[in-house]
Amino acid sequence: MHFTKSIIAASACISAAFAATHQIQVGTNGQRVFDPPTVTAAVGDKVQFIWVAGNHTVTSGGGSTGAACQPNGAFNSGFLIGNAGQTNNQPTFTMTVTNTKPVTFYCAQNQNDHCQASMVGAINPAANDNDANSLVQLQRQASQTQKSGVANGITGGTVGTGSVTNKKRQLRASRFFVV
Ligand SMILES: *[C@@H]1O[C@H](CO)[C@@H](O)[C@H](O)[C@H]1NC(C)=O
Ligand SMILES: [Cu+2]
Repeated sequence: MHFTKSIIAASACISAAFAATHQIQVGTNGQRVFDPPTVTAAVGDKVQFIWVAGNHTVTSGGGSTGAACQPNGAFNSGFLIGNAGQTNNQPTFTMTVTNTKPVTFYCAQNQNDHCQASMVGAINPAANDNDANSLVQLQRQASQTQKSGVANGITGGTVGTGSVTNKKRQLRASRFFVV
């Protein structure tokens, strides 16, 4: 009994040690973008959205055809504002990945049609470009949407502040050595 328990405890520690945080910038260079728009994440990893410029949301959307810019209730950051040119103390919305199914999201800012301008993304997107949960199809649906749905409240994650890592390539490469 004890033996089994300590194995479980040890493996829980190991998976915690391997858990990664994936940072996605919101509004890079003042544009209507998530950068990068997709990340591949494992169960237990965190995804941290960080606002770098402009007034945006990260809202879970999609789940059915044509719904890329409509809330599906899984999570919502509410409207947060990034301060252009600042790398520290920027608003963040952080969530934990609980399964490896596609998790699709969009920006609900209707001033200047953010979702319609392809401000959509996915954690673990479908690889097949014909799948509704692929980035290609999300972008296609988004471009055909008249008006985005706005969700109320902060749900499914935590709002805080953080620093822009801005070193996505280097971080990705160094993970091979660190992990
Ligand atoms: C951010 O955008 C929302 C939705 O368009 C708007 O209601 C809100 O006033 C904006 N906030 C600021 C500070 O401009
Ligand atoms: Cu936006």
